[in-house]
Amino acid sequence: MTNQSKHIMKPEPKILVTGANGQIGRVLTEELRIKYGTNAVLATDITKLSVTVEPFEFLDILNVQRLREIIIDHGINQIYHLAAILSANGEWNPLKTWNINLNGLLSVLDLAREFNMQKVFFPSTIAVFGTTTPRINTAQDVPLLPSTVYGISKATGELWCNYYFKRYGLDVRSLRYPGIIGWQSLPAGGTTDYAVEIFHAALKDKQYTCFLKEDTRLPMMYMDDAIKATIDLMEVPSEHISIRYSYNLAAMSFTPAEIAAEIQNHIPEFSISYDPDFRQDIAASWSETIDDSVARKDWNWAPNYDLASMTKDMLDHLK
Ligand code: AKB
Repeated sequence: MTNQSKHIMKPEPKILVTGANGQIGRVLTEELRIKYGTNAVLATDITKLSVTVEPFEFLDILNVQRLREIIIDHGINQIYHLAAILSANGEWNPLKTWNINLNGLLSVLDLAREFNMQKVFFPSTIAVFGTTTPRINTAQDVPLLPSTVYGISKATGELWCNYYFKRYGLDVRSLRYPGIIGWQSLPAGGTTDYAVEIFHAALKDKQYTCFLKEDTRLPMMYMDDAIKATIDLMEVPSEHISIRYSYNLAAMSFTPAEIAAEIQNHIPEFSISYDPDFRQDIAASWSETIDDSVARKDWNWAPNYDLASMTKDMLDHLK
């Protein structure tokens, strides 16, 4: 390599993942480490798990001073900001949820601007949609009137991401994740959590009581596809990205009755019953199906898993 080419090359990624012990964080951190090397990816979270792999630092996302120190100490130049409280848990303490979800993001965006970071990833969600949003084949740009504080914080977060891109040129990228289903980790405090719990219950107890009604259709995605979408979006050249608030993203949509029937194809003795709670109202305010044609056009997004292939893979791994 010539001296000149050394100078024009971008520095190697040095990635910070916040919320690295969460459902998506655990899997994404592992994939990023496979791609960039273990030491290139620093996991941070407010708690440490027995399975947490070093390098790891404790981080309360509201501690801006500590976040700044970590960025400086580890020479961070990219952030995947996953730390957040989800839709159902968020309703127990709305102001705390707003503080963590929105002020945590603002700290990340502003430090990323200050330290001239290469890229930032912000996960948004189908929870930004609400009762004014068309629920079938929801388009990229639609009215947003979210019903949860989680949805409000993510919809506002999308606007801030767009603002930091337009005002400061910060290369921030974002996806509206549907419910994510994976065998590697458990979700905590979401409305779509039933679609993971059902697999564990089917294998262990052959029975599951669902907290949503049997015909509640929601957009969902297998973890492998969610990780692929995230890494593909972060890899694509900046000029391909037309959406700086957040891309619609879709793979499959199903109801509790449909996933139960699919599981019964593998475990015929499995049975499901229904006992809807407050999460039913949250789910009813979200879209049923999503139009993700802008993501497909801009960076060739396409999922690999549907309900049948996901169910088989989940059961194969969890067995
Ligand atoms: C939740 O249910 O809160 C999350 C989401 C759809 O963002 N899984």
